[in-house]
Amino acid sequence: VQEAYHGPGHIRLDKRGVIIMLNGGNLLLLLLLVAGASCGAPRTFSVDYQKDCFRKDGEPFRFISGSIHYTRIPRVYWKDRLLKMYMAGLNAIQTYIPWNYHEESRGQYSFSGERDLLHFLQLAQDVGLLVILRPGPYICAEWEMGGLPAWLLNKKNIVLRSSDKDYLSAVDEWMGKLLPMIKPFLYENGGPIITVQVENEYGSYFTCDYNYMRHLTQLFRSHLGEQVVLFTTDGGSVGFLKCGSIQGLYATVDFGPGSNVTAAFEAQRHAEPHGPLVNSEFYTGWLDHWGSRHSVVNTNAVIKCLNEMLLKGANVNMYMFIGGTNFGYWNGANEPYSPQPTSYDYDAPLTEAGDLTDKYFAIQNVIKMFRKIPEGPIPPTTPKFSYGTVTLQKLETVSEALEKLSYSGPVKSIYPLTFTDLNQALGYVLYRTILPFNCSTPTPLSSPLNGVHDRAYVSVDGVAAGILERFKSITMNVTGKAGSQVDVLVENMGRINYGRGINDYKGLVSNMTLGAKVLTDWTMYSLSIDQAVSQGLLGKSMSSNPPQPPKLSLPTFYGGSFVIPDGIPDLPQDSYIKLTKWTKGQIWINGFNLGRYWPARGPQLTLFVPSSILSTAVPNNITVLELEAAPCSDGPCTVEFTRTPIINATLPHSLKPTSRLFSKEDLL
Ligand code: 6DJ
Repeated sequence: VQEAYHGPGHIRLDKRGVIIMLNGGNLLLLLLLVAGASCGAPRTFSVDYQKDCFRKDGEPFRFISGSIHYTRIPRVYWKDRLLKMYMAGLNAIQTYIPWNYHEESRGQYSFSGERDLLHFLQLAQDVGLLVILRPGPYICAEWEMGGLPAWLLNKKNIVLRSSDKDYLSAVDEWMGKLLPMIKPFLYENGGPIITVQVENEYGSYFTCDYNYMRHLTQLFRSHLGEQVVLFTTDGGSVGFLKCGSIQGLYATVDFGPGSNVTAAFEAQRHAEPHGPLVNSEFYTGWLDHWGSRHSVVNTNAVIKCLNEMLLKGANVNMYMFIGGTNFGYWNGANEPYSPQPTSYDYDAPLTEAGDLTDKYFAIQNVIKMFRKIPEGPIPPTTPKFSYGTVTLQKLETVSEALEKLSYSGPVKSIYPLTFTDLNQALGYVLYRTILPFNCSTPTPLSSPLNGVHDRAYVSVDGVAAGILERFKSITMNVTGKAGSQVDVLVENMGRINYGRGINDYKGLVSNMTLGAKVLTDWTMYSLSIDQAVSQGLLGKSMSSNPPQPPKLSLPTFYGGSFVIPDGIPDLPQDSYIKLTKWTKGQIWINGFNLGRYWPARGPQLTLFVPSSILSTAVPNNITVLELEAAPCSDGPCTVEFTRTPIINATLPHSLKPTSRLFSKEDLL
């Protein structure tokens, strides 16, 4: 319209496709049309309590949606995955916004590149999908600390997810940044967002603080206005809804194919006697833990239950429709402490790498019976390529590379400090002290209060001595002379994301003892390993370490490179990297942190390698930090690329879980 105004005599189309002709005498017509355009049928999305449904632009509307976490998928693949979701027949997607991913340090926000939330929302809209947004502030999601930033723990006794004033002021600041950004993307403002969730399964948390939920409601309303549908999600039983639902937020439930659909929706009706039935998380699969069997959810059970819910007229969001990957250090953990692996495949209808599965087509067939699904080709499964076997050279140990890894220099303290005290959220910290007395016979080195959070790789005078692990191994024996250097490299394996334990301090969170004596006089090195890897700082070892015990060595870097062959069309392609016989560690390609590997514990043996991190122009650098033992004592080690993922390896007998998998039923 504006263009027409500036170009008299031209023909233009307005937003609705109405032809506007402008010449000297037609100004009146233009004004009428402009007025008409702005008064055109407004975009609305609301709850109809009379007809028990949603209404979109006044018409009854039901969403069939799927969860996708943009933080778990490389940006270059967002569109591909969204298109596949659209082609499955979905009319909406649901996504979480992890606070700690966008505000790693207080007041420093990151919304570009892989973290470009607004681009993701725009893509969803371009593809033709509505959006159900879940901005938390807490999200659970098997994500480090359920999405809350670890810097909140600077206040020692903070009560997270409550009206604790310091927690609330941080939430206010964050939402004051985030919500105005998403406001233009609300449906009523021309964007794809139809509903916005407040908090997440709050009824499962012990605080049960209605003032907190009221505060959030007002906060969301003040930034987003009165129109948008705000909602809550809780487990599908009355007990969960008690503290989770509150007036002003539409209460919805979550449950999987194992549940009784009628009973779960009756629970929702307890909180919402009228309005649409909504399952905000219908589990197409389930999460994994290191050391437990890979979770699989039967396709027939999924489609039977999906069909049953759709027949009832319910709105359904499938959690997950694509799980993706916990790159870097972003996985969470459950209690008793048990971290989730790098793959978040979730046995979802699209695999971690976006591949189409039988479950995908089975779900599509169900959806077909309820709504017209788009015609045309589905984007195909992306091809995978095996780049062969790559030899890695042994580089420095962590202790040798300390100067390069610890930019900020060491901090000294009588008793050990936590990661939070050291201003580090993720990764690894090296704690150093000395043996205060001769240990000529094996002497217990312990963390009596189970304060190794989460895993410690211990050496004495440069000789690997053993491993301590939270909740699994709190004591080991050491020998050595008084004054020997004790290095304790502590790994944050992922903060607890669900339950009481989310105030999950990392590092040595309580004293260590040697025999009966408390160890003191610690020197602590915050490690910026990712920066050192990206800058290619790690080199060959210049010194020779003392001989190591069998089956254990010092945490050590390994490096190598591979060239992508010429003459093969469409390279680079996605791949998986397999670290057969390696034990546990972290792996980077071209400085991109692919995540943790732990084939010794399983069930995941391969890591997803997206093509977007690979280069055809220059050799691709692989860096491995092996924490326990590489499959080569002196010679070269190898890693292998493969076209097929293995995330369901059989577990070593000793580690087979004695109890059944963590499940909703455990809470009932
Ligand atoms: O909202 C939660 C999701 O983010 C619900 N849920 C999923 C995701 O974490 S485990 C898997 C879970 N809730 C915890 C209760 C299960 C015993």
